[in-house]
Amino acid sequence: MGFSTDAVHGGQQAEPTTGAVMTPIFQTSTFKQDGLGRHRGYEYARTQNPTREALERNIAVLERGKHAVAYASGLSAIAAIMHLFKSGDEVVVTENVYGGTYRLADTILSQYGLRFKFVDTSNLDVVKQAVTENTKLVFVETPTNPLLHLTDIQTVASLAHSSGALVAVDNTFMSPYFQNPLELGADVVVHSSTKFLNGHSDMVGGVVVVNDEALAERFRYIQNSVGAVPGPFDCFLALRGTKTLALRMRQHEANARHLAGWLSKHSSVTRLYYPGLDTHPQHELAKKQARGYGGIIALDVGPLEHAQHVLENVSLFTLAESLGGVESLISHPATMTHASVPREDRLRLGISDGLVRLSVGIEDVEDLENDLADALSF
Ligand code: P1T
Repeated sequence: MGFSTDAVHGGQQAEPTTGAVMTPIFQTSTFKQDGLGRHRGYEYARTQNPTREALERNIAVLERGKHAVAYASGLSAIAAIMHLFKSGDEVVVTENVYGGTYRLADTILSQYGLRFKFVDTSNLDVVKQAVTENTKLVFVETPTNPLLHLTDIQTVASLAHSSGALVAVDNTFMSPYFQNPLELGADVVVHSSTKFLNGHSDMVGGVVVVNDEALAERFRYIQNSVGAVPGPFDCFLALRGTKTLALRMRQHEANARHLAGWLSKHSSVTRLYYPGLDTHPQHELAKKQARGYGGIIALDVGPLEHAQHVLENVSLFTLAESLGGVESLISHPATMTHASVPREDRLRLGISDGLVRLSVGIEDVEDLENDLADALSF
């Protein structure tokens, strides 16, 4: 089936008791058992919930995977991946990951003996050097948040596999509409479903997708044992969101391409990051491993005062954390999403005080352009 058909129908069936076409919100914490040790597949809502399962089946189909396991947030999904490993194990991570992923590794998981190496995974020689026989996982975010650096998933997967390490890819920025890392050799795909999958900025969630049965079992075990599960209403909202993923992603991207082209000629912009521009250093890789370039743009406008001017003079773009909703958002990575990354690391990576991130929504693009034109005049 095509992607749009799968988005609507993938893993979905009418609810067996009433025939409800849309899976209802099973707002219950527990389920009646018919006798001792006899139940209908549902015991307790941390362990199983039909609304959550409908969402998981749908996302598994969209990611071209066999199993999806949903969590309470993107970060708890990433934490579940890290829970596969034990003290002393080594994890190689893309250095320019989402700030919360960095914080989780640096301040929480490292306390339990997991060893993290943050490296530039877009440079294959660097990956080759970083991966050792102690490496159990290569965790890649591509494109990265917020600088939109790309990593060659296929090549990193074969490199990691030759050392016996797993590969996980944070696919939040592309969504399964544009990129399917499992088909490129990754073992685990992770999403913050808060973002494009849900698409309406009205819930927080996360999900991992895998093909391997044993890995799926382990993720379900972690889901139940750690207990970072999404509530049924949030699962319902995310499932309603995925049905329009194709429509939304096309519009996000059309708007972002237009704005990136226009910004590339704007005199207030000193650097522009968007994989769809042929000036992006990895534009060819973007074309090779994805079917599009997405809806996120980063631009550098020089000194902090310029960034502040832009952030405070937009009216249609809303100054807020997060991305991937139908509405356009604008943010300041250095003080918002990446505030937990030490300043010197931020500056080395390119997350300067003048860097501004746009999550381009699905509004009329002329209105978005006019809004930015006003805010960029200084
Ligand atoms: O917020 P949460 O659902 O826990 O997802 C964390 C996360 C994971 N991976 C990526 C690539 C992300 O961008 C995020 C969350 N990011 C933001 C909140 C943000 O504004 O960038």
